Amino acid sequence: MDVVTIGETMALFTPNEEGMLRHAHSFSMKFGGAESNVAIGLSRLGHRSRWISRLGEDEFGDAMQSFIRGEGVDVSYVTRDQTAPTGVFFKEFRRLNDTRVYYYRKDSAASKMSAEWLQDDSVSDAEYLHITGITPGLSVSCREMLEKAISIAKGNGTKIVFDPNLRLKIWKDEEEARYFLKKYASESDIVLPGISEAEFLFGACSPEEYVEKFHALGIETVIMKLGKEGALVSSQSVPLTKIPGFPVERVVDPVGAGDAFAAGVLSGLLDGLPLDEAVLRGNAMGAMVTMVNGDAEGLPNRSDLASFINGGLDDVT
Ligand code: KDG
Repeated sequence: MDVVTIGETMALFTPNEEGMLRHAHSFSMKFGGAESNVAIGLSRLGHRSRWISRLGEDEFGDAMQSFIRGEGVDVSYVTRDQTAPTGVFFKEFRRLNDTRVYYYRKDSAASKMSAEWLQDDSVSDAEYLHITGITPGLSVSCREMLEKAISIAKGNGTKIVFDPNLRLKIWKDEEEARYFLKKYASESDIVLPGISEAEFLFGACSPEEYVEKFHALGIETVIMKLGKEGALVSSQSVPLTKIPGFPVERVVDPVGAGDAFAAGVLSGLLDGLPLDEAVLRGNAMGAMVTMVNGDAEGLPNRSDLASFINGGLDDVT
């Protein structure tokens, strides 16, 4: 398996109009979850990805499992919970450049994932384990499950990739979030923070200082997302380098851009690209996803990606 990822995915209702959610009359149902977005992004590019999760025994769970399986992602370790529901969330396109999310996920089936529940062989065959800072915010048992996943990965030479994905709404308070995000970052080989996440963890600094602070946690490779400016990358093999972003004329939906970025970077690494070229692929994927409504809908296949990176000149008839 190229990449194994573990986390919650929810039924996602997006209003068909812009404006406050209270005025929305019709919605489209999609699916959204940081980890499954990454798995789908990788699968669309031809990589082998597995998504591990727990769903309710309900209509949303059925639809989600079919959708993610249909994207070519291995869902054979996804289990169903008879007593807890699949989580749900709503997006609100409040106004241009102001997208918000509202969760209905407390005590969801995914929050019941636990160390006893996680099977060793679901992680042990992976080249990369991708985890996010969302999962430890779901429950104590999810934290214990992540500990086990990390220890299986470390025991099998699997590289751990961590995206902090700060979601303040799921934590008891800021201090708890800060503690656990630093903890999981420091147990990882590659960390993919955004600037606002770095500021949350370390206070106000320059991007270069943030990179140093992440390295000081013992992390080998730090890839800091700078939004439309691109990304900073720094590791033992690559001195601090800025990789430019791709211009986007109009951001339709920014949610999921970080997951697309992670999928692009991992795809590049799996293809054997040097780190800076892998990050460029991540930048392209992140930009592409913002131009389409939905978390995963804008994730490209190989030819779309090549065409976008080459300025939209290829494959256009
Ligand atoms: O990165 C996109 C995710 O934030 C979205 O799909 C929902 O996974 C989600 C979450 O927990 O916020």
